[in-house]
Amino acid sequence: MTKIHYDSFINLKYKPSSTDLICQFKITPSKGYDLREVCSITAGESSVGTWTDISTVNKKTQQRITPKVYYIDEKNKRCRIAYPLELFELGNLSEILSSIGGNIYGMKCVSGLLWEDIKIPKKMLDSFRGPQLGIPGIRKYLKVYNRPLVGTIVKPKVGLSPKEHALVAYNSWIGGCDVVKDDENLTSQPFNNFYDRIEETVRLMKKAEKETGEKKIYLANCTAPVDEMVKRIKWVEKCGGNCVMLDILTLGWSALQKARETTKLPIHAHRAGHAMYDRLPNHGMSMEVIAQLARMVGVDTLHIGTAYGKMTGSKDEVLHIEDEIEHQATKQTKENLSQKWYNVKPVFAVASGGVHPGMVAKIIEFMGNDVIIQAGGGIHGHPDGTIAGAKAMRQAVEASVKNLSPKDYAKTHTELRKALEKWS
Ligand code: RUB
Ligand code: CA
Repeated sequence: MTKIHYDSFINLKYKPSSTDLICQFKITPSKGYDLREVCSITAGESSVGTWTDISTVNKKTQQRITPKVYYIDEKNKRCRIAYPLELFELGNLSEILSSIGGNIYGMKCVSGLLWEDIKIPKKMLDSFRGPQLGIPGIRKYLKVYNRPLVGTIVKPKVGLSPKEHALVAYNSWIGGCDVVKDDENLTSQPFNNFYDRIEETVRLMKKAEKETGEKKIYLANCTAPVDEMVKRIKWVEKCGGNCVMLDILTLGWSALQKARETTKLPIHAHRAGHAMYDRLPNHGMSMEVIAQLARMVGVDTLHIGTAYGKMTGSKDEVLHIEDEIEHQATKQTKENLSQKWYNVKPVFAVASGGVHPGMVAKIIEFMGNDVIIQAGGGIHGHPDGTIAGAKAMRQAVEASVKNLSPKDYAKTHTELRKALEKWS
């Protein structure tokens, strides 16, 4: 096999400037390559380099836009690369990802490449919209300031008619859910037409609001080819809906940007498919990077895992992602880059996937109050049905807020007691 040759992009004396975009990679070189060489190739192939010498270089521009590998941690096979901002088209996330997350993933010199973290400079953040409402806007809309929000996913995922779907949503709201969402794979199937579902579910949301005296939110799944997605978003607006839901990774970043430009409604981001990027320990793109990009483009709520539920993702990982999306700054450590978010609003973390009332105290203990705790099976699988299931979730949250153990609270709250008996 012919070895590829890149000029060295390594400059360990370089001090990144505040306008550089910085990426951290964990690199497993293929047999016959050493780490430094592959770090250099990673920087080169994602920017100005190629496999051989070429005669078409504009030396002046080349010098200005060449990235630098300024940090290598041999032990952990980690490197940090500073990319001059001029390398990228601002406001075009597809281009940015074709550079940093492009060819290099398929090259023979790497057997594993994990994009662990990103530090986005202000000028790039400013070229995207960021969240419309974020945590403060959503709390203000709901007038709920001092507790986690309670959410549900209508179950079964698919198979209900629009009327049946709306009824399950209505029962969830009157039972005590703040938020009800469509599932990620429910869009517009023969048994459940999107347009009918949205109209009927929004109608019952308003009824539930009147009956409970509480504001409610409906996350209407508008995932579809872009033109149709826009049409569906407009329909949600026309029906008086209050939130758009999108499967951001299967849709693609460009479609997410389009949605963000199309509507003033907040966007709920489902991350279906994220594990194709982030599941392997030594290859892919971490959920943290996905979350940072989603915040930059402008989602208001984002699934990040629960640690305790049915999906993979450790407590440390979930906590760190929550930190990154809910706060205005994170610090640099050995494992992570720092990030300043300036005036980009914080995104509400959604803890979901195999959640039930018996898990609520643990989730609040490690994720705090700013979390949307979402249960599908853990509500609709309650022995007494959806209304009782939603009540049990609300009671579990109340117990935590009052600093009471769920077991004690269940002594005087039948719905919670029955939920704990079934699942704990
Ligand atoms: C929840 C569900 C959601 C997952 C996705 O249903 O299926 O799609 O939360 O996973 P249930 P994640 O409550 O019945 O498990 O939130 O990790 O992206
Ligand atoms: Ca980060």
